Amino acid sequence: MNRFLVTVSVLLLAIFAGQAWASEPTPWQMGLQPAASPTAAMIVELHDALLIVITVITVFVLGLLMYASIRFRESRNPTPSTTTHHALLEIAWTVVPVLILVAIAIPSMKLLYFADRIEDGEMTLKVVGHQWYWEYQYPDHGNFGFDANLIPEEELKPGQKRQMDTDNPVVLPVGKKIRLLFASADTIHNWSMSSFGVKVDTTPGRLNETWVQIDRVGTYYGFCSELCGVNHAYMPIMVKAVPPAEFDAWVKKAKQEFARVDEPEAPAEATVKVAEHALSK
Ligand SMILES: [Cu+2]
Repeated sequence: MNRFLVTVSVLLLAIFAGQAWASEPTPWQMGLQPAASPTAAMIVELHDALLIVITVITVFVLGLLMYASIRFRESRNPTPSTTTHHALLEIAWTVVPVLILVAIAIPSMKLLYFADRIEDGEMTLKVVGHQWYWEYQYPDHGNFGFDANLIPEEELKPGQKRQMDTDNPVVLPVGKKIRLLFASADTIHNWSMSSFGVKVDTTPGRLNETWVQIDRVGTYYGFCSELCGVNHAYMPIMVKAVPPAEFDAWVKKAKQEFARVDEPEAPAEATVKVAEHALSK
């Protein structure tokens, strides 16, 4: 029996230790994706803490149930007690759960406001949901934009992931506070990136906001997580996080490749003039 327990523990340890370091999806993966941003790290922390709370409560309630079933079984209590109320006990089982919920609400609210928005963002990425692809705009890097489409299975090159890689990945710099804006051109989509701790609806007629600071260089994947039509499953998100210098080099190239004809970037002086004009009124 002992040897069995040891084997199981070692196996579980191996699985979970492997988990923590895996940055790519692996078969039989369990738990959350490794966090790659401060928000995601806080989400994992809260999740792990809540798992302990849930486990303790469940085990406690199960224990109480089993104790009551055995201790007060019919054969042992031919004449059952007629007690129906116990004021102190009733107050306790009302107040204690309330206290537990309040204790959970505090870190939960903290996390919610932490993820909400960033005051000192260093750049902006605008995400627009379409049926059925994502459009990305870089308003403060020359206002270029592009669409990211799923690569069809027959066009996959070696190393590309089926139903995950896109023709134009989003490139973002690591270590920078990036403001994320979300809009939609048609139905509600959801830009969901587990390792960033970002999962925000893109809603027509609304601009939603959050932020991300990517910790590590790498390629990250996500999916549309709001049922948006027949090709909902075929609009993956692929983000390449690169060092800032590499990002600047990419911007230079992307500016030419993806220059917008519909809405070219206004020259800086024109913006200042418009602002001065508005102020003088
Ligand atoms: Cu969608």
